[in-house]
Amino acid sequence: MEIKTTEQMKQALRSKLRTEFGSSVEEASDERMLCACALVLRDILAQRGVDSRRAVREKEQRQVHYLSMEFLMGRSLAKNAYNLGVSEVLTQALEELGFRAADIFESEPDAGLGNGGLGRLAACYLDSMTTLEIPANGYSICYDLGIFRQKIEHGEQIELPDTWKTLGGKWLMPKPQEAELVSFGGTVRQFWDSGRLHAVPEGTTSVMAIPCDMEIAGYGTEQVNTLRLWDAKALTPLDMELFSKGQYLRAVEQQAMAESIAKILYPADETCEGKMLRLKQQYFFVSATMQSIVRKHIEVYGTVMNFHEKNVIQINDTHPTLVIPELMRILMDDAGLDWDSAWHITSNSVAYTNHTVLAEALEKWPQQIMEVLLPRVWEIITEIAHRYQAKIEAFYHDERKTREMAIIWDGEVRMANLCIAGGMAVNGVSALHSDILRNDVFKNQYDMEPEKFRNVTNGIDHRRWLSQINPRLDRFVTELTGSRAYLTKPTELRTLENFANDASALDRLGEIKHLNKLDFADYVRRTQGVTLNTDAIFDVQVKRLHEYKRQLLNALHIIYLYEQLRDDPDRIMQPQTFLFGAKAAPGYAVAKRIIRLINSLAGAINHDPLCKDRLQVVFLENYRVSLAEHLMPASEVSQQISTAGKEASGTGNMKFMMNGALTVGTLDGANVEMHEVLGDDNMFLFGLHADEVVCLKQEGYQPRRLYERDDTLRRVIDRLRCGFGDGVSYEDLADRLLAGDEYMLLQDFASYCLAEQRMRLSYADRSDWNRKSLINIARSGIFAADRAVAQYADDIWHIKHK
Ligand code: 26Q
Repeated sequence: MEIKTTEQMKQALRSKLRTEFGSSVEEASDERMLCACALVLRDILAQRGVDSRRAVREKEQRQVHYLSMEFLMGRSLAKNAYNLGVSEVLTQALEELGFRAADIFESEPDAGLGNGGLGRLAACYLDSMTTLEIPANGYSICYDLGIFRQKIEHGEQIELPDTWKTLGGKWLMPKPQEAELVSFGGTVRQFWDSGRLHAVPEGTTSVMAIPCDMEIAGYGTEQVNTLRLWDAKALTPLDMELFSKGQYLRAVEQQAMAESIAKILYPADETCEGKMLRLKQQYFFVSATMQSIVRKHIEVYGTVMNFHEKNVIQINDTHPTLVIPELMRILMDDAGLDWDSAWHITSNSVAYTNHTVLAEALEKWPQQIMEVLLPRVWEIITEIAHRYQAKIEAFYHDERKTREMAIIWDGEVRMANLCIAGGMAVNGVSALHSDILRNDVFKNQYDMEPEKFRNVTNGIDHRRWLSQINPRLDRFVTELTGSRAYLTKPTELRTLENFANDASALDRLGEIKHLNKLDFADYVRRTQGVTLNTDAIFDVQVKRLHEYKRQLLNALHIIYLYEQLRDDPDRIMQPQTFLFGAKAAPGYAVAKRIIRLINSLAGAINHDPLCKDRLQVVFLENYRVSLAEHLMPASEVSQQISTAGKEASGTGNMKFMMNGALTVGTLDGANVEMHEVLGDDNMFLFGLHADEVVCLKQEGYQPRRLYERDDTLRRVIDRLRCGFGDGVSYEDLADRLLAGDEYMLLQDFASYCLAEQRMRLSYADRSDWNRKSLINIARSGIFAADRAVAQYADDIWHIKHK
C-alpha cells in the first residue's frame, strides 16, 4: 500500500497495532507506537527492496559489497521517514492519534553497532551509496549487544549492557532460508584427483549464519539497498548424543559457544586485541558474506569467471581481511578453479581502506590461533605469503624489505600487508593520512606498486547531520540559497557566502545558534539534571577517549583558566562552558583516569562561586549518535586537537563545521583540508605539524624541560598532581606527562592556550563570529559523504552513479 496522506498513515498505524500487537491506539504505549511506525515503514522498504534487487539482476549491474565489523546506524525512524518523504505525514499522523511525535522519535534506541568514526562512516556511506543509486550491500554482525551504555558514578565510567534489539530489532527482517554454514577447526585432507589437488576439511565445527536484513532507503530515489547483519545460531538446539551420554553441560556448551559469536561488539577501538572470539567473529561474518555473494552471483551468471567484473568488495579497515583467503578458498575448493584464476579474480575484487597509523591498532594475529581455528584458510594465507615474498625479493633484493613487508613474520599474520598484497586498491581517509601511508607506514609497498594507492577523504551524511537534526539551519539555508538543491548538491551551500556581509542574515544565524543552545540546555536538564549556562561559549570535545586525541590537553587548559581566575578573581572574561563526551574502552585504564579527572574538575569548578557564570565543565554521559544529533546544532567551538599525524581523518570535525561551529585544532587529518578551504581567518590552528612531530621525536623530546622552564605549565601540572578537592590525586597522569608524554601535550600547551585566547577574542565580536560561522557552513559541502562515495565509485569501484 502506498502512503501519501496523513489519513493513510493513521490507517496503516492503526492496522499494524491491531494485527501485530493486538492493541488499539488508545491502549498503545509510546514504545508500541514506535514499533508500529517501524513496521509500517519497513513494509514500504521491503517492497522497494524486492524491486531494487530485481532491477540489479535484470540489468546485470556491478555491485558494491561494503564489509565492516561496525555500522553505527543510530536511530532509523526519522531517517527512513525523511528519505521516504513521509516525515510530515508521519508526524501529523502521530499527533492526530494523540501522541507527541517528538517523544516517539526520541524513544527509539540507537543501533550502536560500532565504536566511533569507522562505524559511523559506514552508516553515512550506506545512505550516500543508496542516494547515488549505486547497487550496494553492507555486511556485518547482528550483535545482541552494541557499544556499552555509559554511566558516570562518583566520576567514574560504569559500563552497562546495551540491549538495543527489543525495539531496534523491529527494522530487521530475518531471512533463515538464506542461511549459510560457517566451519571452524578440524583438519584438511588433501588428495589428487583428475589432475587436481583437492582439499577437504574434516572434523570441523559448524555455526549457522542467519541473515537479518535492514533495508536502507536513499534520498530522492526509489532504490533501496540492504544492510545484511549475520546472526549466529547453533546447528542443533542441543547435542543429543552428548546429552544422552549424561554430559548435560557439554551438550549445551557447544550451543552457547556458537551463539557467543554474535553476542557483543568489541568496545576497544584503536587497539588490536588478539582474542580468539574476535577472530571467530571476523571469520564468521566474512565467510557467511562471501558464500552468500558467490551463491547469488552464480544464480545470476552461472559462472564465477566474471565475478570481479560484477562485484567489488570494499573492506572497512583490516577487520574483514579474511575475505581474501576465504574468496580464494571458495573459488578453488567449491568452484574448482586453479590458483592463478582464483587469484586473478580475488585480487581484482577486493579494495582496502585504512583508518589508522597507530602501531597498536595495526592488526596482527598469532599464527597458532589461525592454524587451529581456520586450518584451510591458514594454508591459503601461507601460500599467498610465500608468493608475495618471492615478488618482494625479485623487486628489492633486500632482506630488510622482505622482513618489513612480510605477511607472516615472527609467528604473526600482519593483516594490512595481506590486504595490500591481495587487494586492487588501498586508500587513506584524508589527504594527510594518505600521504603518511605512502611515505611512511606502507612506503615499501607504495614504491613497489604505486598505482594501488589512493586517497578518499571522508565525508558525512549531510542530510542527517544538517538538514534533519538542525531544522532551523535547514530553513535558513533553503531561504538564502533559494532552493533545497543543497540536499543532493552539497556544494550549493557555497552560495550562502553571498550573505557574508549581510548584517540581518548574520544576526539570524546567531539567533539560530542561540535557540539551538536553549534547546540543548533543555535536553541536558531533562536527561542529566544539569543546567548549562547558555550565555557562555559552548566549547565541545566529543569523541572516543584516547590519549592521542588529547582530551587531557583540553583539561590542562581548563585548569590554566581556573588558576588565572583564582589569581585574579575580578578578571573580566568571556564565559565558557566546556562540554565533553567520551567512552573509554573498558580495559583502557589511562583513558578511564582522564574521565575521572574531567569529572573531578567539573565538580570543583561548577561548585566554586568564583567560577559562577564564567567557567563551567560538563561531562555528557553516554555519548552516542543520538546525543550528537542534539549537540551538533548547539555547538560553537569544535575541539580537534589530536597530535598531528595521529588522527586519520576525523568526521566529528565535519559535523561541527556543517553546523556552524568554529574549529580549534591542529593540522591533523581532515583539519588540513578544512584549513585549505577556510584559511587562517576562519579556524584557530595551533601546535606542531605532522613532520615537526616526527622530527622532535627523533631529536629526543624532553617534556620535563618544558615543565622546568615554563612557570604557567608547571603550575598547571602541579595542580593536576594535587587534584581538585575530592580526595583524588592525579599524580599518575602528571607523571605520565613528565616521564614520556608520548602525544606531546606539553609541547603544544602554550600554543593551544593562545589559540583558545584568539578564539575567545573573536567571539567577542559577534557579527564577525557569525560571518566566520556562515563561511564554515558555506564551505563544508566538500565534506559530504555524497562527494566521498562518488569518488570511491569513480576511482576505485568503477561504477556509475547519479
Ligand atoms: C581491532 C581489533 C580488535 C578489536 C577492536 C579493533 C578495532 C575496532 C574499532 C580497531 C579500530 C576500530 C575503530 C577505528 C576508528 O574508528 N578509526 C577512525 O576512523 C574514522 C573514519 O575513517 C577516522 O575519521 C578516524 O580518524 C579514525 O580514528
